[in-house]
Amino acid sequence: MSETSTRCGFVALVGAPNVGKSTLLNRLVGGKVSIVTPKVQTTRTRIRGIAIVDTCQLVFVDTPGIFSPKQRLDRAMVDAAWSAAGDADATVLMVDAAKKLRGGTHEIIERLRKFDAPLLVALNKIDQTPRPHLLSLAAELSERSGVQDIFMISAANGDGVEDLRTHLASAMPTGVWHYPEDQLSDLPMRLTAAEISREQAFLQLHQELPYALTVETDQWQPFKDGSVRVEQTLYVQRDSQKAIVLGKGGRTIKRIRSSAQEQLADMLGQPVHLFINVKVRENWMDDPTRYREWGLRFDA
Ligand SMILES: Nc1nc2c(ncn2[C@@H]2O[C@H](COP(=O)(O)OP(=O)(O)OP(=O)(O)O)[C@@H](O)[C@H]2O)c(=O)[nH]1
Ligand SMILES: [Mg+2]
Repeated sequence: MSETSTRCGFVALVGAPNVGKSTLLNRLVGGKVSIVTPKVQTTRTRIRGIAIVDTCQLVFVDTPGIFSPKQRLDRAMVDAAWSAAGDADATVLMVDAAKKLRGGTHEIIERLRKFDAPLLVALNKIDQTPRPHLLSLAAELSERSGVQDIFMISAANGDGVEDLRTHLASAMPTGVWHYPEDQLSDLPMRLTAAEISREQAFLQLHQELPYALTVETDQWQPFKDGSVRVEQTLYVQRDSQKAIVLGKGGRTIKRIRSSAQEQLADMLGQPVHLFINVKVRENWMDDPTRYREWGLRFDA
């Protein structure tokens, strides 16, 4: 196809933590690319997912939730969200319609407006939202912030998502496709594998623990029999956290490991031997190495 007959562009998905950005990314591309949990601040960096609508290739960029950052990692996460919006050809601000409009939403809209790209608002979780509340939210957004393109969607069941996707495709600039036609994501497999283990850790651990840990893939060794050996380190900040992650007789880490292994094998379509080593590294959040691989700015 010649350059002028195709279109290609980047769409940033931004919003507060837990509004459903990663769920929407997966829905838009039709496969699991970004991890999803019921906990806030699950996504820690930009995760790209790719979809095709007719002659248009859309590169959706899932981002960490925007919140008031306290520590270095929080700052790097929020910075990644804003920079994705700054680079985008269109931005979708997602709002959890099942809740009251969060303080700061209008300020975020104002700041997003300063970028040239068109801004759309997606009111998500309409499957959980009474109609009158949905309409009053839409009215408040259009009256106070002058937002015109408001979509009502459920990322979870797909309602309204196709409409949004088609609308976004029509807003993309002409240009050559950035990725091969069948590609769903550009995250290297070792990072995807680390995310899958982190997702299980988020699901199976509670309170401050999910936020005190990170996972990295150290070794990726394919075997002739078609299986792959994956070695990972799960870093925590304190001995007491390590004890909880391991659990009595190693039960907790065993559960995390076996669910992650199953998911990874499913995703790869090949047998996986997953090993997770739990290490205490008090200052992992202040180590630049932990940021580089994930494309996060250490000094954000
Ligand atoms: N009922 C309902 N739940 C949803 C919908 N979309 C997402 N969720 C749920 O909301 C929770 C958060 O979803 P995520 O996709 O992880 O949200 P996020 O915005 O990526 O969150 P962070 O990465 O933490 O910023 C999960 O439990 C999802 O299953 C929806 O349309 N309806
Ligand atoms: Mg997310």
